[in-house]
Amino acid sequence: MPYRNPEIETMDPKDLRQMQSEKLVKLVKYVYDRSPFYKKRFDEFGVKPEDIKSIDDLGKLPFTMKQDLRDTYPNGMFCVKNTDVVRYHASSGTTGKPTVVGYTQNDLDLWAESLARGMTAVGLSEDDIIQVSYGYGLFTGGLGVHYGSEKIGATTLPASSGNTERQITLMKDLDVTAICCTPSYFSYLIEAAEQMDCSIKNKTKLRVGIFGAEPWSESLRKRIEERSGIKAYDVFGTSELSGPLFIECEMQEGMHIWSDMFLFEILDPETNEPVPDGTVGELVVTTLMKEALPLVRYRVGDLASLETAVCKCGRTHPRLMRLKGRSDDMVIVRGINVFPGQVEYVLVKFPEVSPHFMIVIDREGELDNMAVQVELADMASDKLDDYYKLKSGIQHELKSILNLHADVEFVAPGTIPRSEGKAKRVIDKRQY
Ligand code: ADP
Ligand code: K
Ligand code: ZN
Repeated sequence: MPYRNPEIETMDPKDLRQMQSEKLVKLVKYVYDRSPFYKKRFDEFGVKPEDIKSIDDLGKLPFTMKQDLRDTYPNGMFCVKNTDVVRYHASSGTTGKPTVVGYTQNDLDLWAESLARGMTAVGLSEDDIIQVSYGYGLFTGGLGVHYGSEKIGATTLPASSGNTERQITLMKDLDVTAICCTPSYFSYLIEAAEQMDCSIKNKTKLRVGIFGAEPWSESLRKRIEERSGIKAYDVFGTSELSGPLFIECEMQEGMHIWSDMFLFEILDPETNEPVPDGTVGELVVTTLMKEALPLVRYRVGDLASLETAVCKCGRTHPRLMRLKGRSDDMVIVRGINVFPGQVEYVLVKFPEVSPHFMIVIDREGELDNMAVQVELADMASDKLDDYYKLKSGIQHELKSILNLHADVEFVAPGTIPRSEGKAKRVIDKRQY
């Protein structure tokens, strides 16, 4: 079984921890000296860089939240000059204000290296042709995987998302051997290919899929593998950490997170204390090598568990097990993060509708569909023409904020359930 970097990937866990310890001490000083945000956060929390002498002091450090990135928009948390940033990516935030992430050249190399290790671990190499069907652009998926693929010397097909027939035609004509996209899009590709009489299983060379950006299940993995004849692997990442980063190895028993680059904690959300291996808790990540936007104890918002036992593949780095959901109210539709607050932000711009709404997510065939049910305000016109204009107006605004089509359905005033506590804004009918 090939390793990309055998020395690091199979390093004794004790040595890895020592390495993390040294990097953590340096990181704390780095962010304190360079980021006004972190200086203030540490000062307010009453912790000085000198207080962090080793990894055992990790619990003394304050958390970083997604909200901090929004509050310091666009780049108030960055630790390097604008001109040292060689690339930006951005994702939408709850209010419609995006969060911006940035990378130095070293950050980009490290990101690609993380993926390159994972791609190697699933048996990909310079002999492969990799179709990247994540969106290219501000979303980190497309370009992230693209550079990982180039790093291992594979032939890269930057298909991006959409245009399904062409995706299938190219997959077949160019003898593509691996694909990276959301698991739901791949499920859709399987169906679409069958309809084109180009079964992925029988008429293409595809043998590996790397699927992520949204939750999926073991049963979906089985179904994908049976129907397409490929091996399907999970990949995890978030734009704040760089983008897609960690892939499973051939054992398919969790995604290897690289301890020389990242320090993962799984905490009990109530007590903020670490939970044992195999117990689900909130994922908290410290970046050990990032330069432009390093993060200290970043609360990713995902619920997950870790396995630290050495993997059957020989890699000593811990494994992140299949994600168990979110600790906040974010939902993921076609791989895209949606916060109910974004929908509210759009709706309040339209006086013809009331602020009561419900997001309904369903799966038609293999693809997610999102609808927004909204109540018409009493003053709304009853002319059909106005009604269609309003509908398409809201849909247009939603699309530009969410980067996703959502169907707007008007319902009669008073029909969306009111709640006395936290409003329930999402009905998720999908099965995983
Ligand atoms: P990306 O979608 O490129 O991974 P984003 O920052 O847009 O990055 O979204 C990150 C979020 O997507 C994660 O915090 C998590 O909730 C979800 N996510 C990403 N990969 C997975 C995965 N393999 N399984 C479950 N959820 C995932
Ligand atoms: K996502
Ligand atoms: Zn492994």
